[in-house]
Amino acid sequence: MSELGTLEDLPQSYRDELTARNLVPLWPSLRAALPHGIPTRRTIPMVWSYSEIRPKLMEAGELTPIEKAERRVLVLANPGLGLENMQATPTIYTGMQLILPGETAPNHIHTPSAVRFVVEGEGGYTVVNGEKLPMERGDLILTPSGLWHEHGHDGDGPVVWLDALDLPTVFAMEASYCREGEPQQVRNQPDLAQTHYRRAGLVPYSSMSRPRDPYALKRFPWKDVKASLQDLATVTDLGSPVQLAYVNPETGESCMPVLGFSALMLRPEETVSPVRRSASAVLHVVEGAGSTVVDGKTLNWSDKDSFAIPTHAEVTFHNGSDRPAFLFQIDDAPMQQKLGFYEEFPA
Ligand code: GTQ
Repeated sequence: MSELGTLEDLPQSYRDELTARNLVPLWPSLRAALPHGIPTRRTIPMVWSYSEIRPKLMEAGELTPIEKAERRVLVLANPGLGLENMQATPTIYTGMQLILPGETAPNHIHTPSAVRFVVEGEGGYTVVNGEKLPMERGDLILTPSGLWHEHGHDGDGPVVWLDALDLPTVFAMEASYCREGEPQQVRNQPDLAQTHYRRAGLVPYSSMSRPRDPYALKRFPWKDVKASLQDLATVTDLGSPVQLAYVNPETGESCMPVLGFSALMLRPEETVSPVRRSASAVLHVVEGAGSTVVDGKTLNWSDKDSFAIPTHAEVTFHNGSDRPAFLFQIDDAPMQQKLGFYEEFPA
């Protein structure tokens, strides 16, 4: 591997002439753009603790009326990427959204895709294309790119959910924008998780002879996810990941195109070292307490905390408690797969 020439190797007059013509020599920056062996990562492995987020979110509820916010969100920003860039990892935007009783977040549509993972409170709901999706604790709600969505709250007490969006990618593409709309006509029916897609392996017969719905299921109730993890755990060796992916029941593919979602169960005293992956991730603790070692740095977490894992990181999860822990994972594996460079590195 030969040493590449630097900027300083070039005569100043030549450099100035390039600059004046909006030209840049590649070779002084080539190693930075394409490092050998492993990408350069600025993402800091870190925890956002809910005990620190919650009081600040409740203060936002007093300081900023919903009309002044549209979406009342505190963004989980990774300082390694610049707080102002609102990235938890280079591809993942996450934020904690607060909605108070009687409030509504107006109907809109945008190019980024979003999901909501319900952190606390009862009575919240999201309407997506006329389908009213109840938001119970731990439910995953999809609001895909280009579908109208609005939020409301029929209960009492605050409702908080974690928003995850592919906003960093869409923004970097100079393709991020939204449009406002009138409130939607809500169909007076239970959501499709309770009717059309009640059970894995069963889809409406009519769906077999029409184009697949890219977003067939828009609500994944946590009670089903948790029961499924518990059943899978009964036949999974200790130390092997008990993990389920959220997929579109009509296609079997990841339920969203850019970001992927999964749920992980760690049994009491269990240690799990998943295969090292090229994808970055954010994990959110549904319940339980433990620690995760990320490239040698220990992150301690408990109920409702969230933490960031850079691309290519070495990761070990440990549940040091005597109760199971349940984690919700957001990663960018679907986009990496579509771009053709997703990798796993078995030990
Ligand atoms: O609830 O529609 O955290 O549009 C960021 C952008 C939430 C939302 C966010 C959004 C929303």
